Amino acid sequence: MDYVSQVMGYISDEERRQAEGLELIPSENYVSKDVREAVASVFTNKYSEGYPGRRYYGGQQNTDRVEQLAIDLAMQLFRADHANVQPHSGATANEAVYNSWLEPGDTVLAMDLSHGGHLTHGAPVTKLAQQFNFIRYRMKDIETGEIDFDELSDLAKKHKPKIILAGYSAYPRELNYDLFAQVGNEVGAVLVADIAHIAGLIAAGVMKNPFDSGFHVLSSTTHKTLRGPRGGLILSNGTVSNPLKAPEKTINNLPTLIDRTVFPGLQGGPLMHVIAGKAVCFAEALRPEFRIYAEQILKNAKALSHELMALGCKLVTNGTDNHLMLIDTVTSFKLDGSVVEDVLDRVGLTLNKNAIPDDPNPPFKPSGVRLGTPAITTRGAKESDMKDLASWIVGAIKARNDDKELSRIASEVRDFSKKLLNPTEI
Ligand code: DSN
Repeated sequence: MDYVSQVMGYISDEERRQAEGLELIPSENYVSKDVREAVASVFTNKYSEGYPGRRYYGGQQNTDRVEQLAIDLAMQLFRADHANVQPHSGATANEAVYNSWLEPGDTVLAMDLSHGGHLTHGAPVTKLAQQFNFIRYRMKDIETGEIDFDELSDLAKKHKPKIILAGYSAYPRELNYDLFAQVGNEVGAVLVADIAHIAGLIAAGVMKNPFDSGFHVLSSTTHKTLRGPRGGLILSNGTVSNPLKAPEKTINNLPTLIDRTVFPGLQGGPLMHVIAGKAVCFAEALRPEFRIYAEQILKNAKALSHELMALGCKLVTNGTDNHLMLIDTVTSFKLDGSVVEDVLDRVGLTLNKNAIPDDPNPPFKPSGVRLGTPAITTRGAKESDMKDLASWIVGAIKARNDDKELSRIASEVRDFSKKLLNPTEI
């Protein structure tokens, strides 16, 4: 077999894995055939440094139209004055937002990693944390998920952050953006929300849009609840002007500052095939049925959290308001999250080990797992399926040393998965 056939074989194996198991990682999803077609299109052959109408290479008749359409649809979807659809990822989107407003050493107030924040929100292991001064806020009460706004306000007054960042990758509750805005406006900080996880839920109108509370910038990915291709997105409010000219550093100029930071500041040629996929995904999210999908994600997450708790699982914040939940596996089963991730993998249930708030354990053996419902909802799972799902999860963890019981559960998971939509037919 030559190497190309080898790669094709890996792709077929992955198709089978995705079709046979149940995907519970809350940051993953399945894209439509149209998105896949766009991402696999000949736009991958084209260089397009610059922005629509202002490129550094010829032959941009079609790239200009597709990128402009993606921009217009994203603006409509999130009610923004401007969209930059070029970031290659959510991490690059955050890096671009910081660099468009901050000078080295400036302060950002963001959520603590173990309380649900993301690596790019200032985790000490990142290069960003060497470049900027990150201060962290946390939950006041991990039983409810309430953010400690007294602490947040004290930290803001003391450290005068240039950016206050709301947003998370492992926090199961809705945020009160009005309270963030109140503190931010008092200290003159730019308000940024990292909506990567919940972009689809915001676009569908089933979770709050931070722009309604006066936020200035939203950074995101396009592949989680938004169900698009893997990539980043930055939305902002303000005046949009020619990105070839350096504007004054004002809040109103954020759209242009961001454009200049993405290109030429941080990136070279945009991935135009991915931008075509983003345009398809935004168009799909504008359809009325996307709201029904988003509502179902939330219903499924609520139902799954209740069923897990009924079976004795301790959930961080005791439930969820969004698409994800965290099981404290040490309290629930006296097992670390990596053991639980492994045993569930054996029965075809994919989730990820995750830190819980103030976790004393290291990242490769944290005290919990994170799971969510966006992907299984795309395949058609409903609330009534969540009882079985919870019983497979808890049953497999309890039967981790019983191969016979694990293979019985694995076969039930496979049978159920066969009844759902196949990921290649979405
Ligand atoms: N890796 C993503 C997640 O799983 O939440 C965030 O970057």
